[in-house]
Formats: sequence, C-alpha cells, structure tokens
Amino acid sequence: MHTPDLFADERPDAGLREPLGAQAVVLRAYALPMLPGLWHTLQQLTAASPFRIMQTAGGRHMSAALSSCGSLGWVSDTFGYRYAARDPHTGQPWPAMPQELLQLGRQAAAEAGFAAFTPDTCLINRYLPGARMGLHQDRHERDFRQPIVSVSLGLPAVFQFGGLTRDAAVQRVPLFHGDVVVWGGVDRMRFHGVLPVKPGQHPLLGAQRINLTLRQAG
Ligand code: MD3
Ligand code: FE
Repeated sequence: MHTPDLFADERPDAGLREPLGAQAVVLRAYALPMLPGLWHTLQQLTAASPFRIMQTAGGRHMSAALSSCGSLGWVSDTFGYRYAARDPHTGQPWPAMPQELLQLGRQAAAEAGFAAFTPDTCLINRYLPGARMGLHQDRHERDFRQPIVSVSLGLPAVFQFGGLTRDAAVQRVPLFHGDVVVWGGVDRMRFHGVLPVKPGQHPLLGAQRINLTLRQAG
C-alpha cells in the first residue's frame, strides 16, 4: 500500500484517464492548457467576490476559504448549507460564470460520458497549507443525475474517496495542478474529503491549493 507521503510527488502523465469508480474518472492535467489564463480569470472572480471562511451549521469554522461564481453560489452559516443567488459578503449577485469555465465543465463531463451538462455554479475553494475538508456528501443540488466536475490547481492534495456510507472504506488519490475529476451516476453520492494540504510553493499559485467545483445546482 502506498502512503500519501510516498506518492504525493509522483505526478502521473498528462492525458492519463484514471477510473475511480464506475462513473468517476480523473483526467490527468486536463486543464493545464488553459493556464495561466484560468488563473488570471480566477483572480478577477475572487477580486469581485473575495474568499471568506464560512461557518458550519454546527457553528464551527471551515478551514478552506470559499467563493463562487455563476447564477448561484454555495453558502453556509449557522442556519445551514444552501445555494443562494447573492454573495452574502458583498450583497451583490455572484460574478457571472466565465465562458472558459463553462466550456471546461461541459467538455470534461462529455469526456466522462455525461452529455448536456450545464453548470450554473462554480464553487471556488482555497486551501492554505494545513486546510482540509472532512468526509461529506454533496447533496444540496436539485438534480443528482447531473455530474460534478472538479479542477485542482496549485499545491497537490490527497483526495479521499469513500462509499455511500460514512464508514465505508476510503481510497486515497493524489490530485495535482491541472487535474480534472468528473463524478456522476452511481458515484454521485459517495462520501469524499481532502486531507490537510502540506506546506509548499507552487510556481504559479504560490502556497495554496485551489479547487473549482462545477455543478448544476438549480
Ligand atoms: C465525489 N471539494 O467543495 S471536489 C466540495 O477539493 C468538495 O475542494 C473538494 O468536496 C475539494 O464539496 C473536492 C470533488 C468532489 C465533488 C463532488 C463529489 C468529489 C465528489 C460528489 C460525489 C463524489
Ligand atoms: Fe464535496
């Protein structure tokens, strides 16, 4: 068995497709050709709707900082989790979904066998070293038949991919700058999380990991 320490620096070849489940696949380095343009776009998005630490329904603080773009954005406070049309921090609508993100989401979903994916939101998670995300399911979207497309940027992280119950065995998968993962169908409700991001410097993003999660929420 590999440990995260042993494999975290071994970057798989660009273009590799790694199935994680019957309807979940890693597309290695799929988003790399879009950089640094995508990084520039992200900086504009997060200038308009800045990263913020949200509280959970239980009153705890998340360790990843969040922003969103699109017609809806994911918000969390002591009332719970939901999608909302306005950024509660600025009081304004979230920045519009950039065309390049919409295209990336559609193309990656099609690549994984999901036709006609039309994401209406992109959650932008920022992990500084030490930040993590505990095991959870994504269940606040209206239509679970729609897949989810995730784009990893910056520092690597170890993704945890579990089963349909919290206590099911967990696979550990290292995700690197430019990797795209598509999850849908029978794998859509699997528990997942992110282990604490290790300190490091990425040549383009510096000391952070950013994950984009494209979803059709409404
Ligand atoms: C597997 N974010 O924001 S996205 C999240 O790296 C979240 O920031 C992680 O989980 C991150 O909710 C990973 C990958 C992801 C998203 C949805 C899934 C994996 C999934 C739904 C089902 C199974
Ligand atoms: Fe999630």
